[in-house]
Order: sequence, then structure tokens, then C-alpha cells
Amino acid sequence: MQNSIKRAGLGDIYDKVVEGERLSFDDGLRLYRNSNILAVGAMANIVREKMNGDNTYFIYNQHINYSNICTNLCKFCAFGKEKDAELAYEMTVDDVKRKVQERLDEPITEIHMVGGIHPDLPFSYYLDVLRGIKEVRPDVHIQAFTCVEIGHLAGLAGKSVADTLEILKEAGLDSIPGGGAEVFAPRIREITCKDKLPGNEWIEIAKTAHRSGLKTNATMLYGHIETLEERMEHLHALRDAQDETGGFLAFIPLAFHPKNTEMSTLSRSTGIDDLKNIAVARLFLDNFPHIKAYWVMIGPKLAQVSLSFGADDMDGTVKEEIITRMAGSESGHTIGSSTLVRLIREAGRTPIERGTLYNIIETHPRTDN
Ligand code: V47
Repeated sequence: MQNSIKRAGLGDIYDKVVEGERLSFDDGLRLYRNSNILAVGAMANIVREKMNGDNTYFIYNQHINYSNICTNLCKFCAFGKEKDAELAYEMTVDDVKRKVQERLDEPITEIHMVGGIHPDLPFSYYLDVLRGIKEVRPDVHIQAFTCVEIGHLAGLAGKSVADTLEILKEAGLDSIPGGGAEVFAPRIREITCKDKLPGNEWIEIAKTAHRSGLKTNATMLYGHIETLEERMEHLHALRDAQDETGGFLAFIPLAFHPKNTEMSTLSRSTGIDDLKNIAVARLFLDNFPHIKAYWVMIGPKLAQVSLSFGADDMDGTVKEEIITRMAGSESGHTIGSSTLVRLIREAGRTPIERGTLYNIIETHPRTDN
């Protein structure tokens, strides 16, 4: 493989990878531009195995999208709706509690809950939803509200982000998912999501969360109008932030799904680009412990392949995911934990059911040796 990496013109990057030396912005760009996906993937696999061995994580989780009513109406999003739109919905606190109640017989350890930027739900609603979930399922970990929502909630509360997070934690918030990051570049935000929180503020909120003891994830929505340089700027900003706080758990590249969006004339990402984003992220984000292949966005089969291209996490059982489904995902929206175990085992890895903070719940032995 080393020879093939050299023939691909990546010998100097290989040396850095083997030495554990940090890659530069230009290294990242060269990896994105290189068409030898096996060479790029093999290097990402070296880092993956150095950091996580064969371990491949998944979680038994439940997604709840409490409302799709949104004032931002980003062009890449098929989920967000105006308040009076036909497909607009909003769950009451009791609706959310019922969703949790319905699945009490399943070994769910995490509730992943996000929604739109709602024009008039009061701050108390969000606190009541958190408290309601914990009332029904006291031991569950609530990973909720993207940094964009947290910024909105601080506005509603009339308090600083740090103080708002304290109140949310008190009500039951345990960690923050990685959504809303999109692509940080102001050019992309101006064209695709001009009303959304700017990229630098997203990062500031994530760092504030880390300082308050909350772990968060980070995403990048790729495969629309962004340049490779803008992808690299995004990754660079995340790596810098992680150097400061160490609070990010996982990076999740999100493949753009155009259907039913204002950008529906664009094509979906290719398998090679999906793998490339995982591999470059694994190589460049040397301070992120985990790279997640979100099967809902890239399909379970490619997510399985990505376990040899840098990814060490397949997210989870999910169920009732609406954001990608509305934008045309055909991956289905739930997967059994036994299927995840099979996908991971067949990739020659060790399946580990984890909690949100990567605490081990159950290790499933490999069957191939
Ligand atoms: O914030 C919106 C993105 C995100 C589209 O933290 C789209 O572990 C593709 O953030 N095509 C929500 N993507 C999903 C998300 C997530 C998912 C799984 C795990 C985690 C985690 C986070 O999806 C949104 C937005 O960035 N999105 N529209 C679309 N058409």
C-alpha cells in the first residue's frame, strides 16, 4: 500500500501520518483533490486504527424532532416550514412524553432531539420538554438542541449562553448534537442560510458548552455549492476550537440530500465523495476522538465500507428521522441493533454498543478470527 500511496503523490503525507505529525490545510486540500481513494482511505485507516483499534461504536437511540416550524428556512433544508404551511407541525410536551413512553420497553440510552427555530414557543416549553423526558425515562441521556437552537434559546431566556446552558442542564440536558454547522464560510451561509447563526457564533456556542462541561458533536453539510477550500476552512476551524477546549466527541460529515429543497436541481453526492469526506476528516481532525458515518445519510452499505476509510462509529438505531427523509433519503429511518452488529462484524471490526459519552455498554466479540 505504501508504494501505491507514493505513486498517488502522497508520500510526504504518508510520512506525516506514520509519524503522527499534524497535517496542514494544503495537505487536506491535496487529499480532497486526489482521486486515489484507496490511498487516501488507507492512510485514514492507519489513524483510525491508531486511535480506536478495531472498535466500532453504535448507540441505541431515539430521534425526536419536536417541531419543523422554522424562521430560518435554509435553502438546503426540506424539513423547516413556515408556521402556516400545510406540513408544519409542533409537538406538545405531552406528545414528546408519549413518544418516549411508547418505546419504554426498548433499551434506548439516548434521546436525540432537535427542531426548527420556532417563532413563538416560549423558553419554558424547552425546559418542560427536557423535564418531561426525564420524568418518563429518568436514566436516558438527552442530547438535544443544536448550537443554533441554543443561541435562539439564550435569546428567549434573555441570558448569556453560559447561563442558559446552566438552566438547560438543570432541566435535563446532557449533551449537544452537531447539527446547524453547515459550512462555516460566510459566502455559503449568505447564499444558503442567510438567517442562520453565523459560523463563528456556532463555534463560540460550542466552546461555551464545552467550558460548561457539556460535550458536543460537530457536522459539515457537504456536496452542494461549497468549494474544497471552504470544506478545509470548516475543518480547520473545528480543529482549532478542539485544540482550545477538547469538548467535541465526534465529527459527522452530512451528505447533502437535494429533494424537496430550494436546491433540488443539484445532484446527490457520490460514494467516492462520501468516503473522501470521512477519510479527510479522520486524517485532518487529529484531535477528534471519533468520526461518525451516519448511515441515514450515506446508506448502511456505504457506512459499512467507510469503517475501512476512517470511520469508527455508525451512529445508531435512530427511528423516525425526519430531516433526511423529507430531503429524499432512501436509507430507511430505523435499523435494528442486531443489523448494526452484523454490518460491523462483516467489516472485520468489533461492534461496541456505547452510551452517548462513549462509555461501553456491551462489546460484541468479532466472529472472523
Ligand atoms: O442541522 C438539513 C443537516 C442536520 C439537509 O450530532 C441536511 O451525532 C443533508 O445534525 N441534506 C441534522 N443534511 C442532522 C444532524 C445529526 C445527525 C446525526 C447525528 C448527529 C450527531 C447530528 O442535517 C441539520 C443540517 O445540518 N441537513 N437539511 C439535507 N437536505
